[in-house]
Amino acid sequence: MTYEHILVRTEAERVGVITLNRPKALNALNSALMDELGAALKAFDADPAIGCIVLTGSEKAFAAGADIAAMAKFEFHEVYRDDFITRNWETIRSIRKPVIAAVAGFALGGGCELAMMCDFIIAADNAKFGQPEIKIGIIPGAGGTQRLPRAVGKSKAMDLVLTGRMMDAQEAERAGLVSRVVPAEKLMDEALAAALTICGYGQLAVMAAKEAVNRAFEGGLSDGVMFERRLFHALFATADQKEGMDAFLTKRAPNFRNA
Ligand code: CO8
Repeated sequence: MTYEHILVRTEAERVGVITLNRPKALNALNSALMDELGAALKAFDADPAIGCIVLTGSEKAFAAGADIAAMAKFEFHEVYRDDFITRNWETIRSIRKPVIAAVAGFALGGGCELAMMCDFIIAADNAKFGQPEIKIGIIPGAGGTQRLPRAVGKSKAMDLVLTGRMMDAQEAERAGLVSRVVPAEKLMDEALAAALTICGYGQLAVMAAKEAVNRAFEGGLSDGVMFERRLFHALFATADQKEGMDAFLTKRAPNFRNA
């Protein structure tokens, strides 16, 4: 498939790299881009050679939000009837392999929400996060009011959503929104190194780990712990568990077969 608004490549034949690429609009997210992103994510998810996906933008912008020019004339009856956003904004949630957001520059509005839909965020030291929708007469519409408080707590989430201010990478790391901050010029190296580390593990355990951590955000503690326990038990049915533990005990590198 050829893409117009994203760039797609693989790294070391094991990491899928997707680069948002609408530089003139600071990677503003329109429906065509989101359709392409969904298709690329699904293709990498289905490719057995790929163990992890990195989603990134440009040095100036991960994404400056949903495309305001495209949204400006929308009417209620259209967005409600056509279920604006569900069609292609939810795809990323169905991806079972890890997706790392490598964020430099602006991650605002839908851009911040897209980064939060990834499994974790590595931020360049020039990254800026925010939910400025309030400034244009709307509120976050792709999960921002739900994921941001879970990531940074109510007070900071309210501050960001109600004032529309941006927070820099350091504040985002202190608040727990991003897992690490790295110099901008090292962003992709760090993200790819993390992705390759993940690719080195058994895919079944990686997928189970992602599924179990995500459960922490979607239910109560008891349910989540029970869900984790069942997946934990299930991994003892895999060859990779036997291999991983035997390799540790015999002091050699494991050879995972994703089985
Ligand atoms: N949509 C469309 N175009 C944009 C957007 C955007 N979100 N952001 C920037 N652009 C365009 C500008 O219009 C400008 O275009 P042009 O050169 O043709 O005038 C170009 O990108 C460069 O932008 P600036 O000149 O403004 O660059 P600055 O460096 O001066 O400023 C900012 C950068 C601060 C990022 C500024 O561009 C800005 O404030 N952008 C808007 C940020 C924003 O409000 N984002 C939230 C949008 S609403 C949203 O995301 C709701 C999500 C709902 C869920 C998803 C539903 C689909």
